[in-house]
Amino acid sequence: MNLNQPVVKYRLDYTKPDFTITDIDLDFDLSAEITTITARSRVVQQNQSATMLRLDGKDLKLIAVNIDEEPWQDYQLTDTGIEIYGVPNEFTLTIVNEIKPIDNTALEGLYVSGEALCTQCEAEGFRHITYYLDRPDVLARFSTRITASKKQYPYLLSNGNRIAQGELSEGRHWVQWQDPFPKPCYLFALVAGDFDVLRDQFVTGCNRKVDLEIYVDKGNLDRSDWAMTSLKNAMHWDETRFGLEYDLDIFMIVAVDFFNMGAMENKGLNVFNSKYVLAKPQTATDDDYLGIEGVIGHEYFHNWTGNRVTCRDWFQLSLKEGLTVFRDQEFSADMGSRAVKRIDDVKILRSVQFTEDASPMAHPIRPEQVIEMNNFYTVTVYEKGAEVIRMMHTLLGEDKFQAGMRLYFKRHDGSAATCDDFVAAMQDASGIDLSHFKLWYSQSGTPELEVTDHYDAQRQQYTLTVKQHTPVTQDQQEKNPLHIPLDIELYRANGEIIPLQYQGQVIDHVLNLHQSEEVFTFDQVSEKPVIALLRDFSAPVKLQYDYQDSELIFLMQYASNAFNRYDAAQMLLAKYIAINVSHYQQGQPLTLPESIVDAFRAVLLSEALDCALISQILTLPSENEIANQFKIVDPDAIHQVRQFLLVTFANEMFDELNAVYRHNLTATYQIDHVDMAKRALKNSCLYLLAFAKDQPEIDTLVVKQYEQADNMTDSLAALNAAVRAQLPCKDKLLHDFDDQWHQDGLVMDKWFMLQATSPQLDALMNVKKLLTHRSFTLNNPNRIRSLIGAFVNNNPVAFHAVDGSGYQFLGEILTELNQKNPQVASRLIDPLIRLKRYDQKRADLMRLTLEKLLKLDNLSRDLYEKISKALTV
Ligand code: B3K
Ligand code: ZN
Repeated sequence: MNLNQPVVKYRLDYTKPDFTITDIDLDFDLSAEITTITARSRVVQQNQSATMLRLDGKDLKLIAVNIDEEPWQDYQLTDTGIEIYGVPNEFTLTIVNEIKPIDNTALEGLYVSGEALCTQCEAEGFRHITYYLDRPDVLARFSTRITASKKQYPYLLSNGNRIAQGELSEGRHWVQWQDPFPKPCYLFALVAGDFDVLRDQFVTGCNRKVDLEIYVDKGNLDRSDWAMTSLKNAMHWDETRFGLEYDLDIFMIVAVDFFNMGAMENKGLNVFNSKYVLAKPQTATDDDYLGIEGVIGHEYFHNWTGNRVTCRDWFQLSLKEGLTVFRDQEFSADMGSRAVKRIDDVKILRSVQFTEDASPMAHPIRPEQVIEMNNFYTVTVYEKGAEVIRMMHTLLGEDKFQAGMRLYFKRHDGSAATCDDFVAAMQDASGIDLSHFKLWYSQSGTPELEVTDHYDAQRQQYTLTVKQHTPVTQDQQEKNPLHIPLDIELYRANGEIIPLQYQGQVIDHVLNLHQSEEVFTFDQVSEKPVIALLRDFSAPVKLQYDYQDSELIFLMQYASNAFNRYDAAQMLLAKYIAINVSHYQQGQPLTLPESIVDAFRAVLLSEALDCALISQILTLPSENEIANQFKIVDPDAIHQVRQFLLVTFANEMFDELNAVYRHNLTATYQIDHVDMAKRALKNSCLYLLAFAKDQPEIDTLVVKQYEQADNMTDSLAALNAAVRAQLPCKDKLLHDFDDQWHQDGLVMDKWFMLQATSPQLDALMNVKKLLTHRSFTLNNPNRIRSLIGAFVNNNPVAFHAVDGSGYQFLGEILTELNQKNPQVASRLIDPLIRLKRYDQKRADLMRLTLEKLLKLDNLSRDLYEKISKALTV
């Protein structure tokens, strides 16, 4: 391995910077081949004894350094930037440097996306543009002048307000932007290109008129309406639910095709992966529409939670991300179905976040040590971070939580804050003690609750004993009991709710757990109750309680909380999955009692339940979700058992599935939640039907839906059913889809993903073949994620093939991507570092691949951090 020795940074080592920058004027002379940047910064000393200014800079060609307009020679270039010696305590620093956007394949800093130029600066991309104090606690007022060819780049965009523009000789033009709000450089953005623009306006509660502009590739205007609708909904929602208004005269969104993640909240100029902007019924599914609504909301909400109040250092990332995910989840819940949204979010936690906790990358939502910050934009920091905010919301209630938000902004608006600052504001505004609760920020791992109960008929008393325990994680050997809100409800046999009380006192349905073992007693309980635990998933924990099948079936019918109904079904399935996995491993036949099928049939036929909820209950847990039931994962057994359940459900409920399918056909396609729910249920039925044995007419039904669909939701659902159930029509439909859409990368991503996760025996061979498909390129992160990411993450049987072929394939891809795009490579490696979760044979093969990667020349810090952690066990 030949790399600059990677440096570990520790949260507790934070110190204030010796200097800060209050104002910066940037001048870009733009071209894809060479861009020249002149940066004029006002630098102010913060530590009186400091005379050396150290700036970050990466892959830059330095042209000149001036201090107070005079050339300055006393400096040295280093591996990480520049050191400028003997500087005064306040001065103007002018740096001129060049960069080559066209060579930037890592998509960090200024790079080329299609015909356009754009930037990505979070977390540490600004140092790829110019020498700077590239850290979030340096807040400066930015003004940006961009000069470029008018023909090639008619639109020149940056943060803030457009204050001047002009024409130059030789077909060049310039635009000047000014952002009045001081910001860290990670929120800087620049975009240059030729676009179609969708324009609209939003009038804020205080009557400020805000111009809204969405920039898309030429010809895509007909796919941008939903993004605009979502944006206006988000702006309105933030005013009504959080009392937060937008603060500039213009808000711009640019959709680009080459982007490492979902989107970026740059002040006034959000840059988006086109996947989260472009949608029309023929090309986007209902899930795509919901994804766009969520991400547009998320980035917009960052304007307050992230931009107006930013993070002091990157260890505090969850301060903005956990909070903003919580806000986007609430936005989506308020716009659509709260229950369905909650279930979708819990599925992500259970399938991905719990997996991360059990991996070498386990970390608290506020990490303690980091080598490459980009590795910590994780489901733990984001989604578990949002759960931590949600628990505070549960403990405080909406009103006190909003009072906490107001105090947080009052104290920290315009500055860089910490997670401790946030909790302090919540505590001070509410008067609720959060001192024990704060442990959620520093303790990693998935807590486990073990619940037992006892009913005393004579005393009419019900007693609940709750034990909590967090298993050790690779990063942390010692664990302590947490403050956990446990939301419960008790029911009589007829489904009535039993009020919670003890000695004449009403007891709140949210129990506060603080110790490793606690007992709660309720009296006036006139019959042995059925208990609903963890209502609404009130904490991100695993739950163990010895439910009888009959109790779970009861909860599926009577729980007042929709999440509990879904969860009861999940627990029932989990039980029979575990039994059958062990049957499979012992060569015994797989079985499922009729009563279980009956319970699911009752849900399918329920007239009271929301169609979308029925669809979720009928969707079996993914193989990744199931894997988290086991310490050692057996991918083949899990897959076979899941297939068995699909076939059993399909055979046993064939007529009912058929009837519900037909009942939910919708005449015309509309984006509203009632129709989306109907489509979801209809397509869940079709999916199950496809697994029925000896029912050839289903092949015809799938083809019919595919051919007659006027929208992507229905045609993709048909294709999905055909591929997953390996129906005779699958090759023809796949071929047809390719013919129709091969010029549209975003649509083809769906096609790549389907084949990457196909249960066919030669799935890996097919994936390798697809690497040379006309629509595929290793230069586009969306294509990589759809084909390779989907294969390694969501086709566990093929990826974990015992001959090691899946690991070897990923090893080869990572070797190619290591230098080309380290961030994307680092995301792909996750399933390979979890060797401890697999049997010895697989673990050895995984280790071998990792050891080979570790020897790569110029191994990126991103991959080094994960591989070295995986190999320390
Ligand atoms: N803040 C960005 C993520 C940046 C990722 C850098 N590797 C998007 C978001 O969370 O809104
Ligand atoms: Zn975010």
